[in-house]
Amino acid sequence: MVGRTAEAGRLTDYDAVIVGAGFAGLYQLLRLREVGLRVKVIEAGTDVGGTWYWNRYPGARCDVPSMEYSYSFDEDLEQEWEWSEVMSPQPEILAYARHVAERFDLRRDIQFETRVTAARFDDATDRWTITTDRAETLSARFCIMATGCLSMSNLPNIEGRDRFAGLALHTGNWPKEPVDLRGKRVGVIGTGSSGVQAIPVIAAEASHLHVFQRTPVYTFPANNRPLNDEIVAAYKANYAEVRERQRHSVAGFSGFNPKKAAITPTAVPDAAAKPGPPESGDTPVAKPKRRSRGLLDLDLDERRDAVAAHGPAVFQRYRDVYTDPAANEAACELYRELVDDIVEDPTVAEDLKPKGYPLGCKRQVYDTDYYETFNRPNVTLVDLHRDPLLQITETGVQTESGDVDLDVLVFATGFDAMTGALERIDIRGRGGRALRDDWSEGPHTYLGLAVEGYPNLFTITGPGSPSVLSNVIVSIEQHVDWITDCIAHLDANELTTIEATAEAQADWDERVAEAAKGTMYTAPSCASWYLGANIEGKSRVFMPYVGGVGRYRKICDDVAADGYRGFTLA
Ligand code: FAD
Ligand code: N01
Repeated sequence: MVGRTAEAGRLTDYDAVIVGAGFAGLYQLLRLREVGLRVKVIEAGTDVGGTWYWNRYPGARCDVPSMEYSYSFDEDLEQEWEWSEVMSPQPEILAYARHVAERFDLRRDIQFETRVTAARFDDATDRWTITTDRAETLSARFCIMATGCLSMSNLPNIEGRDRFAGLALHTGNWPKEPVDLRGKRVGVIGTGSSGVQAIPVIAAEASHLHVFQRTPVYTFPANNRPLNDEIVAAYKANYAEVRERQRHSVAGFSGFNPKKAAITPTAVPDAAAKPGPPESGDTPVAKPKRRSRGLLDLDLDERRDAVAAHGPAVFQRYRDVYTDPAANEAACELYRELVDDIVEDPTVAEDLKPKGYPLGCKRQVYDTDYYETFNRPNVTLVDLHRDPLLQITETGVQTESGDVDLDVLVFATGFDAMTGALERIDIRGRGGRALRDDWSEGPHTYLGLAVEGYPNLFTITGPGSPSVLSNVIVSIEQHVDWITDCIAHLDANELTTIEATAEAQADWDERVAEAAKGTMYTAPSCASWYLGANIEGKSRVFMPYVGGVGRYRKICDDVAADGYRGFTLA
């Protein structure tokens, strides 16, 4: 029965242990409590929030609209919470996570400052034994990994990395106390989403900033601004519809147009109202919804006119850019012209231009004044292709052209994404088999939710699900609801375990790979963290499912409706 354990009474015995107290862990705790389970959440940090707890670097914020990047499960929560900006800053998102924890009294079941080091399935008892770095052992029927896709920071193995005597920081593990950069000589290594957000803000504060760039980035203006009351009111009046549309969309966005809705509450949503690529806060999904003229249908003058009219949004209007390499390169060429328009020094402009890989292969980056920052007299771009990084020294960074002395060195070098946090835990399934071994050539999952050989283990937004290709909170809620229903189903039918079959898992692996074929994500010149290409020695496998959150939801729902097709229930 739900809520009872064979060993009930012992404090360390639970129906479910959840690892991680970000948005996924919090919502999963709430849902499992609702169905009567005794649950414990183990979290490495000192508070809830996950991503928004760890990533406190200057400029950190979400790059999708906050009105949509928020929980949908509680109408009162939706109505009472106030976002201040279209894309809210990190402290506000963290405050929201804390508010949720308070409002739903979640903290009493969360143990902070504790890292799960191992999880082992016992074939004899059908239970998981979970071990922590406090040498505690917990026993649970279900082990749910809410460990996050972007929670394991990547500190690259640069010669002398630990020798630096100044302050060395990683964007994904930023101190809780404010870091005063005023009057400091700062270096930033990395120009992905984190670097691009941090660089303009650091430049405004530091005495001098050196940006060490290995790969130039394609970045679009975020167009962030304060949220006005009409937009908030329109969203709040239409939230039920907005959420429903998010759930069945390609990437977790409703396409809702608050301006039209403010006049007519039932207005038809319009994708153009939202910043970012249509339907996506992330790298665009391959298939356009409506047919439109392609960029290649225009002659060169028309393309330039289109750029003049739409600015960088031109790439969002012509969807062949995302599917046809020639159109993509044409767009990239125009993109490079835009860099020239903003960056005053022609050599710096040239160095900042992304070349040799397609737009849309990596997670889309959005910025506020990124290129403009390189016009500041206190900012120096170091192009590591022309001037390779030799080593980190006690006093700063040494490149081929000489030493750069620094007080602070910021690693904006990303994450061991999707599998990193899971593989840091020694997860053992049936017969003691190790997840690290099973995934040595890339992750294998059924629906990104479960792994064959690991009964009653669930992965929220795991590899093989749309997760990072979507508005992640939408994907989190879908997984959590599915897992909760699944556990309730097991209990209602007096079943003990659920386990993916090898066939279903192999089919799903193939389907994930197939979906990404022919898209920019898997172009031969693409080296992204989606592919594991940012981590030395990691297998190159495209990890998320590109098919879209709406389609994916339907697949998961059909699997459940069909008696959990592809799973063995015992
Ligand atoms: P996380 O928030 O990563 O939480 C996982 C938690 O698990 C962490 O607190 C971690 O400490 C804990 N944990 C991991 N391993 C262990 C262990 N072994 N033991 C104990 N605890 C453990 N997504 C969007 O959709 N839109 C955005 O605009 C957006 N912006 C982002 C900005 C940044 C800077 C980053 C890094 C990511 C962003 N994301 C964005 C993705 C973001 O990660 C998700 O939106 C979401 O917050 C993930 O929630 P989660 O609970 O799944 O994982
Ligand atoms: O990490 P990244 P991130 N020497 O991997 C460079 C989410 N996010 O933290 O491209 C020199 O994208 C590396 O260079 P290269 C979002 O999903 C969202 O920025 O490998 N440089 C690259 O420039 C995002 O995609 C927001 O050549 C080295 C950078 O470091 C994900 O998190 C904000 C190097 C890493 O870029 C990760 O973003 C922030 C080395 N040895 C993050 N090793 C939002 O706004 C690495 N680099 C939503």
